Amino acid sequence: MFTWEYPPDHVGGLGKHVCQLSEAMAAQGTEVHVIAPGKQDADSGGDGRPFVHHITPYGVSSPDFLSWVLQLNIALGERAARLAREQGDFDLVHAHDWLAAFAGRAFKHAFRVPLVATIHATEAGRNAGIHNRQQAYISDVEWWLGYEAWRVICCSQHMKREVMGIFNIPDDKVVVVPNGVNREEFSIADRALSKRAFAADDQRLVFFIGRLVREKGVHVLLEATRILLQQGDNIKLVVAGTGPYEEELKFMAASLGIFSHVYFTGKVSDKTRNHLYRWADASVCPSLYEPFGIVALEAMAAGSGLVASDVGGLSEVVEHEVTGLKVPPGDAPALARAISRLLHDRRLKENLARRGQKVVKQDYSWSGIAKRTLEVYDRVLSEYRHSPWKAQDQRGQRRFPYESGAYGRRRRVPAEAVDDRPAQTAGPGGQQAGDGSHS
Ligand code: NHF
Repeated sequence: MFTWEYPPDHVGGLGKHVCQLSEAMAAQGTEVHVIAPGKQDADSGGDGRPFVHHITPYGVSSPDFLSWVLQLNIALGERAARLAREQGDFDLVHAHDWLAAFAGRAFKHAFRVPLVATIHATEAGRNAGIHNRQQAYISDVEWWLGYEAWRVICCSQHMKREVMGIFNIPDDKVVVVPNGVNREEFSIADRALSKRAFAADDQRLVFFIGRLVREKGVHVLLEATRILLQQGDNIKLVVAGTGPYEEELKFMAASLGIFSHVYFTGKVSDKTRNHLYRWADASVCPSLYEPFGIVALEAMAAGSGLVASDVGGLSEVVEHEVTGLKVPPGDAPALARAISRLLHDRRLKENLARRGQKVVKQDYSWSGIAKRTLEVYDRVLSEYRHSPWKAQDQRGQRRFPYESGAYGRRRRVPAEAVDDRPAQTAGPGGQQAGDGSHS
């Protein structure tokens, strides 16, 4: 697996996803190697654990983010090539998002193994459209990753529709496998921590955790906080996390006159996060765009009363009035009303929390999700084994002994017929060819 982030150096849900998915797959007996940027140089793994190979993207300064991503991909590919040389053949390569597309595509063609891609989010979705050349470039790379992949995995039906709509990927090429949550992680506590470090005794606590980017909708939550304070609720909003939007949010809190009621904690430890979920009278996911929303699962796993935007994957994860309260995205008065219900109706909060915990246990265990992902791999590998694309290596020689006919009649494909050209001709919106099964 190629990823641009992996704990502890992760910014968002993608890093968490790769970590927990690879751990659950390895625990089920699959040999998983993850290549990711990171500081530790020791490679770990084996005995039911994934091998995590941390690399340092080249020490050459990069003029901008896009150049950094390209450098990262070359470094990821370099490590993977070494691994393939040292460890032998890999069956399949899996790339997460456009940030690992180049390494994934290079590995696929260099070693002639099928590529599976997970598209966690799209540039057009994140920015509510494509507005400049950088966004257009990223969107092109996303299209290209979808084109090159044998199967595309998305974490929600919403994302499946988005990916099919934007990139013109056929329905049978996209599989939905949701994210999961490790419930046990949410029971770890630290007795030394006290709610007083975050809010006064007479204050109710409203909690947000996530990346501070506009699409997470924290500005809407600030507006809702002002409404709640105006109507007399003595609340403290705790905003945990960091991100490029942080300064603007602080400025906005000051402009709204609510700064003393908002605590921007920065990054918090897992133990602190768990306590905050428990102390919170309401945990809020006010996103404007959310492909899945792992934080909603976390809030449920922690037994918190959840208020979430009725958007993207959150609409599928949260059942209104059953496991949480849903509100229209961007609607501060509606958000304030929903939070207020949790502040004033303890019974409602407890019921939502109890049912939420039950649902995450039933439907969102990582072991179940790893199993579903491995089923995708199995299907891809079985199609690949029967495909002309695999039948020959780059020199036109048969690569696998059983190609000689032991597994039934196979059409011999001359080397010239195997299309190795880079998939640049069609461009975004063009026909999705992929490889064997979708050409
Ligand atoms: O949970 C992991 C994460 C999602 O909604 C999240 C997102 C990026 O924006 O799949 O990927």
